[in-house]
Amino acid sequence: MSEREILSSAIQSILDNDKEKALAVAQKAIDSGSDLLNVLNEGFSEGIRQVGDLFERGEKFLPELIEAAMIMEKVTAALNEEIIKEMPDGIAKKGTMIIATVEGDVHDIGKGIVISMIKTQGIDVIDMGRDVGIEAIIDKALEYDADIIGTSALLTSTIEGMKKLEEELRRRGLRDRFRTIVGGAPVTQKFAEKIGADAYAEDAAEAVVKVLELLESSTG
Ligand code: B1M
Repeated sequence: MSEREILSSAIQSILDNDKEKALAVAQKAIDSGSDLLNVLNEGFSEGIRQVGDLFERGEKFLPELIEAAMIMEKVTAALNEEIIKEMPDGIAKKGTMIIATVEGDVHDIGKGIVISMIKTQGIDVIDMGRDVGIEAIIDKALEYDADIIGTSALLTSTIEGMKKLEEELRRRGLRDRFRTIVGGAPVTQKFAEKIGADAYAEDAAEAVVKVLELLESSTG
């Protein structure tokens, strides 16, 4: 199977809600030494985005969206595991990052991809999961003496949580202690600047670049 066939089969398997096919395509990608991040981003993720578009147009219904998301979670977990396995041994630890999907939001597929990419750079990532409150995020960052706090949101109604996080960090006198990065489909560079976040990343590859820059700037 060529790289192009892998990508189109990955998209189709999600559109068809076909778990067996999706997992088989993921395995083929692993066995053939494909660029797994590309398979995730341009293949499976594109599939779930198309399902989302069909859902928005009323051509797919919520149970189908939920099923596609569950398949997506399984495939992402399998590929993420492989991406981490391919990490070279003995990579120096560069820093610690806390990451969470903000309160009221359960979307975490993209966050999972961001995490596995960042981990490959020797950064410890503590994943707090989804629907996480601001206080819990800050407490976890203090507990782990984190360098960076990353938040993800996929709903226009929940990105407000990112603004509240910035406000709460300032209120508690902790704003200079952590660097912050925000991401997720409705988040923009402009929004990040407006709320005072240190960085914004559009996708997982950019998140890696931005996180490394933040770590560099925090150590001088
Ligand atoms: Co929902 N959902 N969903 N959903 N869902 C969207 C986001 C939506 C756009 C669909 C639509 O209507 N077209 C819409 C939001 C509209 C809006 O507010 N603008 C929507 C809605 C309305 C809802 C519900 C309200 C539906 C309902 O109940 N009526 C409900 C809300 C639940 C809640 O959160 N409280 C809901 C539920 C769900 C499911 C549970 C079924 C499922 C989520 C399962 C899961 O995540 N475990 C789901 C899904 C799968 C989607 C879509 C189809 C796909 C999201 C996704 O996984 N994309 C989505 C439509 C779409 O995106 N076209 C949709 C693939 C993923 C790889 O991309 O998440 O963008 P993404 O992540 C990227 C970048 O954004 C970036 O890097 C990632 C990798 O490249 N990034 C970061 C993400 N986080 C980052 C953090 C960073 C940096 C970069 O730094 C910290």
